[in-house]
Order: sequence, then structure tokens, then C-alpha cells
Amino acid sequence: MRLRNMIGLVFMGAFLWSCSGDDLVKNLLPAEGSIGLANAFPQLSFDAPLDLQSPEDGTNRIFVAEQGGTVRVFPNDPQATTWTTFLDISQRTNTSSGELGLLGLAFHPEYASNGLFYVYYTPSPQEAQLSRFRVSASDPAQADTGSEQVLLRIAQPYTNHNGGQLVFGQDGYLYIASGDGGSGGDPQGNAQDLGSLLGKVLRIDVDARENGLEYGIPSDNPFRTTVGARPEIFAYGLRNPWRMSFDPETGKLWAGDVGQGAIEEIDIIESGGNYGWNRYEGTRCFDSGNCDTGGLIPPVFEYDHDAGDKSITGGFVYRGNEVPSLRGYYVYGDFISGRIWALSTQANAPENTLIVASGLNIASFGTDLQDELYLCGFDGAIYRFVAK
Ligand SMILES: [Ca+2]
Repeated sequence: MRLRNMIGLVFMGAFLWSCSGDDLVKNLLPAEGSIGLANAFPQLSFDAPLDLQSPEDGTNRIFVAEQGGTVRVFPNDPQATTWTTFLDISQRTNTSSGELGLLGLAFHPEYASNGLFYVYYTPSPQEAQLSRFRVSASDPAQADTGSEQVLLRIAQPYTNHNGGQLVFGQDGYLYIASGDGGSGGDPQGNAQDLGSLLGKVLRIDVDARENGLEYGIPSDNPFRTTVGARPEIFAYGLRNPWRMSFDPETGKLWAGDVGQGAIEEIDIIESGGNYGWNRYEGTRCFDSGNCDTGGLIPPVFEYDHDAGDKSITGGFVYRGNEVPSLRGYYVYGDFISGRIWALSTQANAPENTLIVASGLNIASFGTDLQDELYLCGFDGAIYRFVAK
């Protein structure tokens, strides 16, 4: 187990191995029973897949980013027999600790015409980096590894909590999740520090450049004119947002924020929002010297560790067609327990339903161009959701 702690690895190891290798329906909760997982691409396997993306370029391909620094590409077809390597920056990627590596991939909204894409990775244990690459001029299945342009470097004082999600909004801006810099308890107080890029959701304009930066600052970024604040900050008070996504229907930005030792939380990220860390872990006061909730946005949902769920992996609001009963629900999981839930926030009180006890280490979720939902398993398989 590379993403959170070795205890999880030892604990889950036996169960994980017992589940890997079978190729179709995963174990279901009999009480729920209506939704399962199936291997989406049974002939393909991956090494620590952490991100799944599909650009709107008319080719209906799936791109899977692996932690070690590679991106594989293949047709969005369950019969796909092989992937090819789209990008290999493994020699530039440091994976000397479990939360380091190639952590995020996003294609420019105009990828079909400009061939640009973005990756977030750790070139060293003390740094995370956002880089732009371009596809090969002659081969749509190959990136030009010589095209790298570094846009942003973020110093990381500790090896853990590096964030890494990249996602373009409907506004065309790139949203970047950064962790709080690591260790435990955010000892440097980065998440509440508007002078730090750590513990934030950042938002930049990749189509502009200003003030010596390789990107622009959107004119309505909330702290653009705040003295002492980094203008890239969109929201703050986050610990380690491990996966965030936009609901394509509502435009809301959903994030799963991994907790310290007690509470995992789901946030809807708004401009200028303070999500509490490290004053609060979920709705529980963490920094006992300051339990003031003033100005803090509480999670839309949280869960504790008592049932063995210990590290949230944020998912997506499902807008696909294969599993009609999931439509409109936020589907997310827990990396340690492998449990997957569907959350509704339509009612006055959130409704959270366990839908699959997968037994998998859930590294990430992703969607294709039809908004069908996939799960990146740390066992090396990509799973899809199926109605039973
Ligand atoms: Ca929070």
C-alpha cells in the first residue's frame, strides 16, 4: 500500500490478493446487490494506475497514468488487447516514497486542435511540479517527451500529501489540488496560510502568461488582490484532496479530503472557501487552541474510521447510462477498506448508501466521454460499474 501507510498494506494484503485475478463480477453486498464491478478491460493490466482520462478529440481513447511516470493509451473497448505507451517520464519521476510519483493528468479542453496536456508529478521528494506536454506531431499515440514546459513548482516539505489532481472547469481554467505538504497535523500550518500554495485548490489560466509566470491568474480568483496571498489560490484549508471532479451537469467541484486520524470528508469546493484544516478535521476540532468555526465551510458529508474506512478516494457525480440507479449520486470510495458509496445531497440531510464492498485498494476514479464511471484498482485493473 503506497498511498497512505504501511499498516494498511499489511492489513489489506491478504484480502486484496484473494480478490485479484478474477475477471468479472466482484463481490457485492447482498443487502444492496443491485450494483457490481466488472473488469472493464480484462486483457489489460497496469502498474499502480492513479488516473484515468479521455480527451474530447474524437478518438474515444482511454489514457491511464501510472504512478511510476508512464501514461498508457488504448481504445475505449472492452476487447482492447494491448495498451501503448503515450508518455514515459519515469526517469524524471521520483517514487522513493509511497505518495510520490505521477499523480495527475489532464488534457487541454482544445486538445483536439492544440495537442496540449498537463501532468503533475514529483521530480524529487521535496517538490511537486506541473508540466505541459504536447502530443507528437506525427503520431497521436505518442507524446513528445521533449516538449516539456514546467508551469509551476511547489516545494513539498515532506514526502506525503502531494495532492495531484488536475481538472479543467467549464470556465476553461485548470484546477489543481495540492496537499498540505505532509508530515502529520500540518506542522507548518500551510493549509490555513494564504501565502502558501500547500493545502489548497489552485486555479490558473494555462492560455495566458503574466508577471513572469508561465500561466495567467483568472481575473476573479478570490485572493488575486489580497496582500500576502498567492493569487493562484481558489480554496484553502484542505489536507490532501485525493481526487476531485466537476459534476458536468451542475458544474459543482467535488473533492474527497483525506483525514488525519479520525475523519474522512467530502467537500464541494467554492471560490474563496476555507474547508477548515488544520483547525478542524471534518466537523471535529483538531487544533485545540482554535475551535472557532467562523468562516469555515463544513464538509457535505464525513465518515469516521470506526468501521475500517480510513482514506477517502473522491469520485464523481455519476452521469452515465449503464447504471441508471446511480444517476445523480456522488460515487466515491475508501482506499483502505475498498468500500464504495453513493451519496445524495438532494434531500435535506445527505443520504449515503453502501453500494459495493470491493475489497480493492481504490486508487482513483475516472470517466469516459459517455460519462461512464471507472475505478482504478491498485491491483492493476480498471473496473466499471454494472447494474445487476
Ligand atoms: Ca475540512
